[in-house]
Amino acid sequence: MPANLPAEAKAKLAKYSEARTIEEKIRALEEFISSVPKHKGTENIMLWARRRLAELREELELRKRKKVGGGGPQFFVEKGGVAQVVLLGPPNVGKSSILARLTNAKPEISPYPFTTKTPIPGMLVYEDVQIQLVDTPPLNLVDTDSSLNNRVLGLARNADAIVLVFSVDLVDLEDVVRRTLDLLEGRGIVVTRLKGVVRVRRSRGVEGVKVVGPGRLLGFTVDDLAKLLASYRIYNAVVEVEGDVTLDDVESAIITSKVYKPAIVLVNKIDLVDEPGDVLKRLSKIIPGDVPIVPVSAERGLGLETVGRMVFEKLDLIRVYTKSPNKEPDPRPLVVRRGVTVIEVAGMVHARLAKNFKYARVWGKSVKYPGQRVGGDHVLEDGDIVEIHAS
Ligand SMILES: Nc1nc2c(ncn2[C@@H]2O[C@H](COP(=O)(O)OP(=O)(O)O)[C@@H](O)[C@H]2O)c(=O)[nH]1
Ligand SMILES: [Mg+2]
Repeated sequence: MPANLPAEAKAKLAKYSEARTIEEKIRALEEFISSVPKHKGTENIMLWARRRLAELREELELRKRKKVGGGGPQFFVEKGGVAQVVLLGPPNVGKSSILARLTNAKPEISPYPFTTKTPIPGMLVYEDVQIQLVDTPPLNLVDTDSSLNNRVLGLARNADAIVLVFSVDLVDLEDVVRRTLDLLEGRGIVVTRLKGVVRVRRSRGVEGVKVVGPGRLLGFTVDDLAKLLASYRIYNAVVEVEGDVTLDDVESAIITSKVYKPAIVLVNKIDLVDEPGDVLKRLSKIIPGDVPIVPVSAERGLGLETVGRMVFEKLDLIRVYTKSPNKEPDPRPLVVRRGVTVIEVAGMVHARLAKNFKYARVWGKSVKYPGQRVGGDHVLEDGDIVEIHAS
């Protein structure tokens, strides 16, 4: 999205990102919109700005209602378990039925659309971890800027992963899937890992612009980057990069803050068809390759046993069991991000263990033989047992 914005518009955008209150943000965004020249090159950013404005107005409205005490439906769900995963999809596909099957929650289920009006959490137990699953009101694929969509997608943005639910009996299923993915993408929620990820954090703690992370800058220098940021009135910032990143990616990140959400797709009501193979094949052409597609039936309880493992794997989390010498491992795992090292785990147990770390013994997938001695930078795998030795 290279927007080629005039300086005035950039300044307004800077004002928007510096704004502290919702009212200030709304005002700045309105000013921004009226300062952007309308042509093909600014279409995307205008689309983003209008949506963001609608979301902010929505949020303001909601807060006002809460203040007067009446309170609209409560939309925020406190996170629980090792991760919060949101069930998303059009009406009547069986989202609530799936929540009821997979968790202890008892949502209302009915053949009528829009039965679910507020998000409902439940706990999905996968082996020895609990994952919070949140049922939501349906996405509106016709009036995509509806206020309910704003709230549901707000939930999705805040969650750790999403489970998209469709059903085989949907008329024009492929079109529904396509429109759902478009809706997410339009709100900056991407379900396929971005090739380059950029996060721009303003920070008074740093002098100038600092680039961190394992990524590469493609075709531009840190100087070019500093110039671009300065045109948005960002002078002190940490720019995190992962993968290959272009200057356009940076500009998009400043403006729209895209987020990657790990996702899986459930195709429900599989009991209604004899041979789902054909439907699944067609869907796999539309749905990005790294998003698993799972045929299920909430009614018959088919296919659902794999959902816990799939979600857990998609979250890029692993379980690590710590143990003391000559003792049994702690049965409660530490749930940590994939790629974690032994020294990091030591630090999580106790700062002293990391500081005085000597070596560790590891049992599990990351080592060649049980009880292998490893150093602090050894990368752990799901299910590993770690015994840390410190002085
Ligand atoms: N045949 C069939 N019907 C289902 C299945 N799952 C849900 N339903 C029905 O679909 C309708 C909508 O279910 P609900 O869970 O309320 O969908 P939601 O609107 O997505 O939350 C209800 O009548 C359910 O009984 C399924 O796996 N197979
Ligand atoms: Mg429902």
